[in-house]
Formats: sequence, C-alpha cells, structure tokens
Amino acid sequence: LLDIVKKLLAGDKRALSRAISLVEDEDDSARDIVRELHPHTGQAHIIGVTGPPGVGKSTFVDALTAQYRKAGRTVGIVAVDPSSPFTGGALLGDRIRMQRHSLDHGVFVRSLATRGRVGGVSAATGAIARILDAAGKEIVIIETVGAGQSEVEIMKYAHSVVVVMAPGLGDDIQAIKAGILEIADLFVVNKADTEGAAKTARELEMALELRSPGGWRPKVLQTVARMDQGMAEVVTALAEHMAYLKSGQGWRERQVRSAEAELQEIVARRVMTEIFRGPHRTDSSSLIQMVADRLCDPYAAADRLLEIFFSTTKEKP
Ligand SMILES: Nc1nc2c(ncn2[C@@H]2O[C@H](COP(=O)(O)OP(=O)(O)OP(=O)(O)O)[C@@H](O)[C@H]2O)c(=O)[nH]1
Ligand SMILES: [Mg+2]
Repeated sequence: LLDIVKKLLAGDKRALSRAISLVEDEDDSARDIVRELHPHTGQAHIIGVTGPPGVGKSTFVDALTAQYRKAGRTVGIVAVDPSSPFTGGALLGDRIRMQRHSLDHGVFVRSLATRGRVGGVSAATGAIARILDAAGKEIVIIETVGAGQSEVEIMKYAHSVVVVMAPGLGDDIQAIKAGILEIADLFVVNKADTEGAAKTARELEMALELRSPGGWRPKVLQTVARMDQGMAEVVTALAEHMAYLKSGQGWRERQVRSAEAELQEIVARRVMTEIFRGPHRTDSSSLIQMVADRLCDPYAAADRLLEIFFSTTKEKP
C-alpha cells in the first residue's frame, strides 16, 4: 500500500488509478491512502463545473483542459456520471470527448458512476479530487450535472464554481436564479454560436444585479467550447478568482468548508452504517417494525436508536 502511495507521489499513472479505485470502492485500505496523501494536498486549484444537462459541460471541460495544457499546467478531471434518464449515455460520450487528451501524461480523467450508489458520492468525489491534488495535478476539474442538492454538495469541494448555461434554456434560468446563483463564481454561456446567447448572457447579468453588493462579482462569459473559442478569457477569469480568494479569507474559508463537508459525510455515513447494518442492526430492525405497526412514533424510535448507539460507544475504551 505504501508502495502505491510512493509511486503516486512520484507521478505514476497506474498507481494513481489504483488509489482512486480503492477510495471509490470504499476499500478498507482507503483510510490509509487518504491518511498518507492528506499532507500532500492543498496545492491544486479545484474547479467545479456544473449546469443543466446537455449545455456542453464535458466539451467545455475538454476545451478548458486544452487551454491549461497549452500553458503547461497539469490537469486532473473527475466527471460525475449522472444516473438521470436524459443523460444515460453521458459516460461514453465523455470518454469520446476527452479522447484528445488520452495520450497526454499531463492529463488524468476519471469518471465516477453515481448509478446504484447509496449516498457517499459527494465524499468520494472530494476524496478523489484530493488524490489528484496529491498526485501533483495543478488544476483539478469536477464536472457534475446541476440538477439537485447532491450537485450543490459536491460543489463544496471546489474553490471556483463555473455554472455553464446555453441559449434557449428559459426555465432553467429561473431554476438557476433560485438555486445555483449563489454558488457560481463564474457564468459561462456556451454554444455562443447558436441563437440567443447574448440574450441569455444579459438575463444572467440581470439576475446577478439582484445579488447583494460587495464581495466577488461573477463574470458572465460566452464560449463556443466545441471550437475552443472564448477559453482564454475563462482561464483568466478563473485565475482572477483564485487571486481574489488568496488575497483575503476566501481561500481559507473554502478549505474549512470542504473539510467540514467531508467530515460530516464520513461521520454521517459511519453512524448510519453502525446503526442500520452493524452491531445495532437488530435494534434498528425491531424499531422499524414498531414504527410500521404504529407502536412507536419515528422520533421516539430515532431517540432510542441514538441512545443505544451513544451508550454503547461510550463504553468502548
Ligand atoms: N453548437 C454548439 N454545440 C456544442 C458546443 N459545445 C458542446 N456542444 C454540443 O452539445 C452537445 C452536448 O455536449 P456535452 O459536452 O456532452 O454536454 P454536457 O453538458 O456535458 O452533457 P451532460 O453531461 O449529458 O449533461 C454535444 O452534441 C456537443 O457537441 C458549442 O459550443 N456549440
Ligand atoms: Mg457531460
């Protein structure tokens, strides 16, 4: 195991791939890997890319990667494969789109399947981003579909959040206003080669007017990711955001935020496992039946389970 860590730190691609698999599968060795790598993290600029399905996020990530590579910077990519019905084929699509970097040793791409997972995707994504960071990738990009709460959660691990939109998404802009507006550090209207891009950009600018003044003001940029257009401006805006974070408390705040998010996930997952699958399985299943049979209300059952959990954990040395 220490061999994997040593090789990974020396830049070995196979060791990196193996370490990610172990962490993704929540293998017992994941703890040791994370422990060994943790001191080597904290260097990368972690960029979250989110937005509605089909706006061109993967194409954008690919174009952004090309831009960073031109500047000689190394890039790690985590593409979270959504299990939503309309994007079922995304994984294969992503592979094809990322193809142009497949022979480049300065780029590492990993797709993370969400299908069939019971939570924990967010923690795994954060952990994988940090493994890429430890492996020396200067830029780490996380792509997720911005459709619900879990994507917002994943964005807790990013230093800079890019929300990608496309022209003609009318209703989606409304959704963005409601949810993702607050988490965006940069807006990109992609597919600027199609009709309505300027209008979409204007609508976003107007929505931004409603944000409370002061602090970082997100830019609204237009790109044609498919033709690598507008990407230099994106790189500049991201560098500006990074400089802004580092000039004040922002950088530190985001490190604390991601540490908090990850710690909460780990603790929650562990407590859930202990109570519902581990040593307290019998207690929990009988309480579940009691709630079902209306012999006990769910709050009382939860109180009882937590009481049992805490009294037994306290007895341990
Ligand atoms: N016209 C135009 N089409 C684009 C542009 N960028 C991407 N596309 C096309 O938009 C489609 C979707 O692109 P993706 O990169 O897969 O979009 P995505 O947001 O990653 O999609 P999901 O991951 O499935 O949500 C593809 O057919 C792309 O070729 C662009 O700048 N202009
Ligand atoms: Mg995609």
